[in-house]
Amino acid sequence: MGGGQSKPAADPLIAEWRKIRWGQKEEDLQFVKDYQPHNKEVKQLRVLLHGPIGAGKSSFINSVDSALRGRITDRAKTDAANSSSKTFTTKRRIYKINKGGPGTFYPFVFTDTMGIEGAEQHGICVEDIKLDMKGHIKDGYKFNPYCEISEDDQYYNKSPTLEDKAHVLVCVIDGSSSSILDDESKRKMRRVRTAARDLGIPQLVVLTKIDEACKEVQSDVKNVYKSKYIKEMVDKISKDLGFPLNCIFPVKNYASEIDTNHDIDSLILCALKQIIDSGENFVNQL
Ligand SMILES: Nc1nc2c(ncn2[C@@H]2O[C@H](COP(=O)(O)OP(=O)(O)OP(=O)(O)O)[C@@H](O)[C@H]2O)c(=O)[nH]1
Ligand SMILES: [Mg+2]
Repeated sequence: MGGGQSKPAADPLIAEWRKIRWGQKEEDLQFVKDYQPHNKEVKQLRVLLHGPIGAGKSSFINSVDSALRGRITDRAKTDAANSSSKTFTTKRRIYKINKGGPGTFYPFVFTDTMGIEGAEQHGICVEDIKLDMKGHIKDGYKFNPYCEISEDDQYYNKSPTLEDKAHVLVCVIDGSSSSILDDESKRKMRRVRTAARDLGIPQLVVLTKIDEACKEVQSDVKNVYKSKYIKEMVDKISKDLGFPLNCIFPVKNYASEIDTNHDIDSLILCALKQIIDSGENFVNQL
């Protein structure tokens, strides 16, 4: 628990710094179920996830899937032994989320990527994330930490359509250890952020492992917006990476649970709703 060590001795709970209506899960669920992109050129929003190794990118996809289905799923493979050194996801993969009946899917998809690592030639190349945002990388591509995809690679898409491009960029950060994000990782993440800004792609942060970061949140996830430690973490990410505070969404991913939980779902759906809203705005401006 990286966060536990730097936690101040003072009262760990402060006045609630963001209001969330814990009882509104059903409304958020309905919003997601009813959502259809207005722009008829776009059948589905593409949400591109990136972030440090082991931050919980694959787990977030599973958590969204679980919250929407009402039972725990683990389609995107995760790695419990993933402390820091080696990324578990190496292939680019798109995840559709089943809406109930066979062959029916929600009109949004997640692209899972390899983790970012501080050291050069470790983790995903920043250039590959940029190319992926522009729609140039096809599903199944095995990321190479040493060099970006070449234009003659069979997984290179030479003429991406609007559907191939990313419509929202989500940066996933481990809330229990982001205080120790090294400078090189921060630099890489800022490069991704600048590239997305230049393309006009909306960006938000999903801050994971809030349960590991704060004991009070571990005992009751509803303490998230009263946790002094989480507030400090959100402020720090905003300062270090340049995200506005209202673009940072703390979540607890499903990790050890065998059943879904109302409050955990509420945080996941709150982040998902914002992801959909941002993507919808983006595709309508095109
Ligand atoms: N307690 C807790 N554990 C989490 C949370 N999110 C992820 N984990 C665990 O952290 C580990 C790494 O998660 P992954 O989803 O594999 O992380 P990733 O970002 O996909 O990692 P790479 O593919 O290696 O870049 C797994 O053991 C997860 O179960 C969370 O919110 N709380
Ligand atoms: Mg992964």
